[in-house]
Amino acid sequence: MRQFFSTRQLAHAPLRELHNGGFTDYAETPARADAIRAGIGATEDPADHGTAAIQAVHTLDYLDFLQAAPMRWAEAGRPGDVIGYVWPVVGRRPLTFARIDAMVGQFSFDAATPLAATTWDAAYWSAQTALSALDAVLSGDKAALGLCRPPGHHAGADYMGGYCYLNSAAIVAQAAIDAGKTRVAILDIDYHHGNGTQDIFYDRSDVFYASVHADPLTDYPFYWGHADETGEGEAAGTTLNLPLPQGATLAPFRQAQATALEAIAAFGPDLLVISFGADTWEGDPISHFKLTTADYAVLARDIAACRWPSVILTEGGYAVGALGDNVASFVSGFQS
Ligand code: OKP
Ligand code: ZN
Repeated sequence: MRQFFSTRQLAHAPLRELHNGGFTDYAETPARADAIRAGIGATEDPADHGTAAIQAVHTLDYLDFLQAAPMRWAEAGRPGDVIGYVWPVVGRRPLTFARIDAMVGQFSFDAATPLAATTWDAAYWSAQTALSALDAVLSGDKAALGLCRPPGHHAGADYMGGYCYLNSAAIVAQAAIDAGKTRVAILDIDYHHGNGTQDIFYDRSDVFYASVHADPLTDYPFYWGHADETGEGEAAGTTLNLPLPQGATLAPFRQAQATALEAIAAFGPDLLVISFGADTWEGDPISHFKLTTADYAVLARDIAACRWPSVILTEGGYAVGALGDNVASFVSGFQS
C-alpha cells in the first residue's frame, strides 16, 4: 500500500493545552508521526495540490484566520500559542473582529487546540498527504494511507478544535466528488466523534458519515455524536452515530462497525474514506476503550472485505509507544 507523509507536518508542536481545568503537556505531538513512520515503514512525499481542494471545504475567512492569527497574537503582546477563552455559544454571526481574542473564539470551539506560526504549514501538508493518498486510489490502487498529523475530524468548515485545523477526511471526500465520484462514505473509527466531518456533510446526501465512538454523554466532544443526529433535509439518514460506553472491547466495537458497514453498503459508495484513530487502544492515555494491537487487523479485514476503494487517514492515538504497531496492524489487515 502506498503511504504518504511530509516532514513539514512535524513543525507544528504546541507545548501546552488546557485540559480538565489546568495546562498539561500537549498530547498531539510530532513524536506521534515519528512513531507511526517507524511502525509502517517508508512513506512518499505528497504532491502539492495547492489550496483549491482545501477551499472547497473550508471558508476563506477561516483559512485567513489560521494563517494570520499567530502574528496578531504576537502583535497583541501575548506569549506562546494562540488559545481562546471566550466563545459565541448563543449563535455565531458573521461579525468581523480586529481583536485576536474575539477572532479565536469565532473560529474555534475549544481551548485544546493551540495555534502557532508553524501550524498552518503542518496542517496544509497533512491535507496534501491525504490528497495524495486519494490520487493513488483514484488511479487504481485499492487502498492508500495518508499519515495525517495534525488530525482533522473535529475541524469544521470555519472552526478548529480537538487538535484539528483542516479536515483532511472532508477535503478528500469533497475532492473525490469533484473528481467525478457520485457517492462517498466516511467511516470514522477514532475514539472521539468526528463532529467537524459530520457538520460539514450534515445536509449533503452524496456523502455518508458513519462513526463508532465513545458516548458523548461521557466523552469529548460531548455536544455532538449522539445517536439521534442523523442528517438534515434531503440528507436525513446519511449520518449514522454509533456511540459505545467506556470500556468497550473488540466484540462490541466490531459489531458497531459492522452496523456502520451495512449502512454504508446500503448507501452504495464509489469510495470510502476511513478516519482511523488508534486512541481506541487499551493503553491510550486520554481515552477509555479496550482494543488490542491485534484487534486493528481484524477491524481492517472487515472493512477491506467490502471491497470499496479506500483512503485511510490517521486521526488520533496518543500512546506513542504503541502507536506505530497499532497503525501497522490496521494496515496489515487491509492488505491481507
Ligand atoms: C482528537 B482526536 C478534555 C481535553 C480534550 C481533546 C481531545 C481531542 C481528540 N479534557 N482533549 O479525535 O483524537
Ligand atoms: Zn480521538
